[in-house]
Amino acid sequence: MSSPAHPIPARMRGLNRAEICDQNFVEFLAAFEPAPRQQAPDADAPVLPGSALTARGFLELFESQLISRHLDLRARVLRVQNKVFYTIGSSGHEGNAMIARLARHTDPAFLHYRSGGFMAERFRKLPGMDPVMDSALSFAASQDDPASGGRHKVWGSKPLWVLPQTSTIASHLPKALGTAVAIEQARRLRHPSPIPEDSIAICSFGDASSNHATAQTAFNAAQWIAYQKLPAPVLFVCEDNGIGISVKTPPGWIGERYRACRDLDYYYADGLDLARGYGQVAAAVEHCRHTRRPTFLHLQTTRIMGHAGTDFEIEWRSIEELVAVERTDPLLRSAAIALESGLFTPDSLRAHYEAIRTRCFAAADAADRRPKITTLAEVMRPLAPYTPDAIAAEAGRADYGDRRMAAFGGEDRLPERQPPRHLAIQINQALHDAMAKYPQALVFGEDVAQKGGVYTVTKGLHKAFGNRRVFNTLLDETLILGLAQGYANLGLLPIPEIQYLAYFHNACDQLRGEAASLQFFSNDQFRNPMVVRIAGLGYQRGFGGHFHNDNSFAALRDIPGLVLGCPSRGDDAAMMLRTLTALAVVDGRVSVFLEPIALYMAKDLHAPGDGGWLFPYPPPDQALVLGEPRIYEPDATDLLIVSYGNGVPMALRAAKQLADGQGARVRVLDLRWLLPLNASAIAEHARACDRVLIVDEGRRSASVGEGVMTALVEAGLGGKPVARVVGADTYTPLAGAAFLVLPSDGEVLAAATALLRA
Ligand SMILES: Cc1ncc(C[n+]2csc(CCOP(=O)(O)OP(=O)(O)O)c2C)c(N)n1
Ligand SMILES: [Mg+2]
Repeated sequence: MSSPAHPIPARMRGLNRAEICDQNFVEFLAAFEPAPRQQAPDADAPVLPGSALTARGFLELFESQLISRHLDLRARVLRVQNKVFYTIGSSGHEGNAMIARLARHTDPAFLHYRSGGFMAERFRKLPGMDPVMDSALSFAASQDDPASGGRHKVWGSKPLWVLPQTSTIASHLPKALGTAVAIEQARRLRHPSPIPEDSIAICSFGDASSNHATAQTAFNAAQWIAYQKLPAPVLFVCEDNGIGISVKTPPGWIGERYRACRDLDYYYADGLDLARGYGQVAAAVEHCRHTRRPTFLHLQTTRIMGHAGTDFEIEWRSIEELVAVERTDPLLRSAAIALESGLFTPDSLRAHYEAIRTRCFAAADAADRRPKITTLAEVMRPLAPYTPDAIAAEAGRADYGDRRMAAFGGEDRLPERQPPRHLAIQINQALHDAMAKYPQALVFGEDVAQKGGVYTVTKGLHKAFGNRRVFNTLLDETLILGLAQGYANLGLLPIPEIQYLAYFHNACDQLRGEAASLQFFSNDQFRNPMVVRIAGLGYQRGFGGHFHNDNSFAALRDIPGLVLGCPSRGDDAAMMLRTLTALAVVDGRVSVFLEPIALYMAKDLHAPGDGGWLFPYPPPDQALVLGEPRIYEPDATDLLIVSYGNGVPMALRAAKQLADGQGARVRVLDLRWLLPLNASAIAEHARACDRVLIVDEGRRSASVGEGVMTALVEAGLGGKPVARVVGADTYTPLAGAAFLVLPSDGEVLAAATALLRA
């Protein structure tokens, strides 16, 4: 706080704090009174006596800080001219450049949005890269932006192993931990890793963000792993500027909260002073790399120039407080080091400062002239790559006979030689096949290992493929999906299980905001392919209540780029899993396989004991085309029933009764793929039939039936008699009452009968 003895000069009371911080630097140089000058240190000597930082190191770090600062200042100026589209800056956080310097460019980094200093410094690690121009292209949303192709202002670089992050604070911590775990897993599996085996994962975030549940998930899981003496080489970097937008972090909170955490090793570093902080950061990085333990680096920073360009702090904070914060500007401290050490004079430093400003503005002007994204096709190009021929070839590739034989225990035990089986068994067999086919595939989740899952769907996998490839996780869905992203980042093929659909929802952002968006925001440079198995939907007789019978998957249906499959029978499930793993391996896609629990054990279709829902296991060279529905009675034209999951056997039962009772001929279309929805197949079959009934066990609002209805109307088929039997907009109650809220055989038959009379 300013005391009356230090009145705040008029020029420091202005609205434009960026201009004031800029001027502060210049005035600081002008006012600097040098001590009697010693000789500037040699390049390899400490920049100041006692510092772990050499003069050469300081000069480069300081330049990285200045580049970052001028990128911020330039963004503020050019935003108003519509030449730059992002003003969340790094000012006050430029000390994070030390972490980049002390780590390697092959240490995967998941960065806080205030990472301008880090990036400028990391760019030095590879020859021929230009932090100023690359950042300028990103700020300008140019199609030539090497990070995202103009889709988002993100810190990202493929060659520098900086995976672009979304704006959702803390959402990157679980995948950073996952990547750290994957580094170790790849080594144990002898999987050819794209990075050295002693790499660490770096993950930075703000002080306010550290409180988020998603951050706590990652800290807790890292501790859970280290507690068992297992490696988790992740460096969590908390950049503590004491505030989150306008909410202050209680003074001392970060230190007190994390200093004495079991199995999360705390280090403090002064991020405002390169000479002092460098050795402190070095200690944390080295500790993490050598002990392979989760490490929490508390990096002191400050926030200069507000949260973003739109944040006029002066409107909600006292001028005294603002000025006091601005006095902690780390660039003033770096300038002092530069002058005190004799590496610069005020004049030479001023010239250096201005030269970097000129360079940043020139880059911004050049970036402004580069092309922007101008078509929707270009916006969407990296969202959902799909190469059907390559997928078909990969899905049907069956050249892993020896490994298959070992997995199933010999020729006679191959699943296609067994009698027809039900869904749970066939998924289990298909998972054995996937694990045999892809040595990089991993199955993990709650209870999936020795127990084989709540419904025994993963039974035997642990025995067949061992601990390293089939394992239980801790009970945290956010973490399970974070791990999946981490494994995928290192080229493994994660097949995580979410135990129940209801429990996916608490972790939804890990798919919606993170996994499914990576290809989009990185312009398809990074991919995190995975096949997420989720057991769900209603009609269970053994285990009642909403949470084991959740029938709402609307949260998955609109995730851009996601593939959502839902089998109703075992042979389809096996073939769909082949297609999904091929989509992951070839096109890097993220998919969800929604398994209807109530059909896991279903064996009969029309009458008890008829075995009508048992099917032979398809040989390993058979797969499905993405989007292709299964059609029953393809020549029938009286009525089309469109359904999926539990609705399919219901529809088939109704079809038989209608055929037996009134001679009506009913075609049944099992969608199998709920996203993307195959609107043209729906239209084609609807056009061929006189009437359409949609049987949708999801909720009336926002379930896939709405999509089917839209497909019909948009195909000009809205004039046909169409009806929908659909779940009610309610949670599912316990016991028999559950069946009141879901479509029933009786309702399907009644609706079909009514349509046939229409
Ligand atoms: C999950 C989520 N909630 C809210 C926001 C909006 N938001 C963006 S930054 C921010 C404050 C973050 O503060 P801190 O973590 O201390 O980082 P700082 O900006 O201070 O560096 C908030 C609330 C967000 N991006 N993500
Ligand atoms: Mg903060």
